[in-house]
Amino acid sequence: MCNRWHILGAGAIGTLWAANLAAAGSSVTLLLRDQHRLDQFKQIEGVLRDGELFPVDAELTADSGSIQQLLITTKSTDTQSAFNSIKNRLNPGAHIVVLQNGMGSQQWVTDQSPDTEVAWASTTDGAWIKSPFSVKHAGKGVTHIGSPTTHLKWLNNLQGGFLNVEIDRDIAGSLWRKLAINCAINPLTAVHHCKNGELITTPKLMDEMTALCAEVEAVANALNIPLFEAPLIEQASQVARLTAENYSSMLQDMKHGRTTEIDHITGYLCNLAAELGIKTPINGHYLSKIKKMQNRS
Ligand code: KPL
Repeated sequence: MCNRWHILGAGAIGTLWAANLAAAGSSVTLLLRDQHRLDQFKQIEGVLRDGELFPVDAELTADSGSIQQLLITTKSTDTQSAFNSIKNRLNPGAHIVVLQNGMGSQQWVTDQSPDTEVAWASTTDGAWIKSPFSVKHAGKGVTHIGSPTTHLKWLNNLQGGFLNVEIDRDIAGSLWRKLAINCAINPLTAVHHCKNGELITTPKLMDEMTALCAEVEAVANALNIPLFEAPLIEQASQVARLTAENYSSMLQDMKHGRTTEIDHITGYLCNLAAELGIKTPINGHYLSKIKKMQNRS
């Protein structure tokens, strides 16, 4: 049994997972897009988690070795080009885990790889990159992982590192619940340049969040997707309260001039709504506003 994981996307979560898999006894290879990144890697020959070194390997995506186990942790916006760059290296029957924010890319990878086994995952771990291949594990969360269609026994092998990993029999539902929270919080904080907590202390923003949540719930209801026991606005408010001092990932992307994941969050929701004939004007407003803002930067 091959015990090597290839990781596509050596950002904060990819680097954290490289350390986690190495700690659990797997061999790990980071797939890097260019020589510059490979040269940076050669300064360390491993990844650092909170200063602790975990030896892992790295190679270019353009290299030719075959891949049996692949973890995709790119941003959802980069999935297609990154996946296409290594697709021809995948063994038939390869195991793939797609661990990303937003929705759409998981299904896309699944559709591209009919002769592989694809699992989807979602995490609440907080992490940020201090310097290339060095990650700060800022918040201990849980990674939910599962197949949308069948039970994959090999997923059990992903438990055993220092991260908290839970096998999830309803991963599509879990991703939807994360999407719903992200639709409520991320675009609002990115447009209004505020911390998550300000959404619940500023009445105007709270009204906007309430309206966004009502539209998300209408789409989820039409698809028979149960969200939370409490109304979405209550759940979103609780997340905003618990992460009051944080800047959402979308606001951070904006601040750093990076493409946001809006197309895979609000964009995904609005596309579904359009197919279902449901109107989502407030989400649509924030979708076009963020797209305009990121085109300007
Ligand atoms: O997931 C998040 C993000 O910033 O992307 C939270 C903090 C939950 C806000 O939606």
